[in-house]
Amino acid sequence: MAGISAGRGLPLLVLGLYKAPSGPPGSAWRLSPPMRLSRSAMTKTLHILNGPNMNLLGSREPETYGRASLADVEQLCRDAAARFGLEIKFRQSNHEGTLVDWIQEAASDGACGIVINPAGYTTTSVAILDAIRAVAIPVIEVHISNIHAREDFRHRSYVSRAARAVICGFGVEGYALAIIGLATMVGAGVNN
Ligand code: DHK
Repeated sequence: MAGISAGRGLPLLVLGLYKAPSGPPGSAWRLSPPMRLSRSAMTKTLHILNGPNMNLLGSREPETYGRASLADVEQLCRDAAARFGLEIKFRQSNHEGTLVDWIQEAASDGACGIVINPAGYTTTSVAILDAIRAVAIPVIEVHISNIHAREDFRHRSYVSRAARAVICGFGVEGYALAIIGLATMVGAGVNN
C-alpha cells in the first residue's frame, strides 16, 4: 500500500523543492535545503542499498561476512519490512556514483527511509556523506561485521556523520534490526 506519489517527473518548482528568487533581478535562485517531502507524500517503500563487493556475499570471506548470499539478505529484508507493511527496493552497486544516484532517487521517490551498507565506501566517500545530507529522509548505516573490532582504517565512517543510527556486528541480521529501527522511527505499525 503506497502513499501519495512524490510526483516523479514533475518539475521541481511544482514539487515545491525550488523557491523562486524574491529579490531584485539577478538575485540567485535558491534550492530549499534539504529535499523535503511532506509525510503524506512519503511512500511505504524503504530503499536498501549495498556497496561494493556485497554481490559476492556468501562466498566472500565467509569467516567475516557469513554464508548468506545477497539474495538471502534481500529476502530477510523483505520479510522484516512486511511486518511493518513496508515494501523494499533492494539494490547493490560496486560504483560510488550509482550509490549517490540511488540516494537521491530514494528521496525524489518519497522513500520513507534508506538502509545502507556502504561497504568499502564507508571510510572514503565524502560524496555518499553529502548525498545523505542532501536528502531529508532517515538513513540507517549497517555493517555485517563489527568494524570497530577490525583494522583501524575501518573505524572512521564518513556515513556515520549523517546516518540517524548505525548497526554493526550482528551479521546479516543487522539489516532486519535496521528495518525495525527505521520502521519505529517513521511510525510504521507492526502488521503481525
Ligand atoms: C563490508 C565491507 O565490504 C567492508 O569494506 C566494511 C562491511 C565492512 C560490513 O561489515 O558489512 O569495512
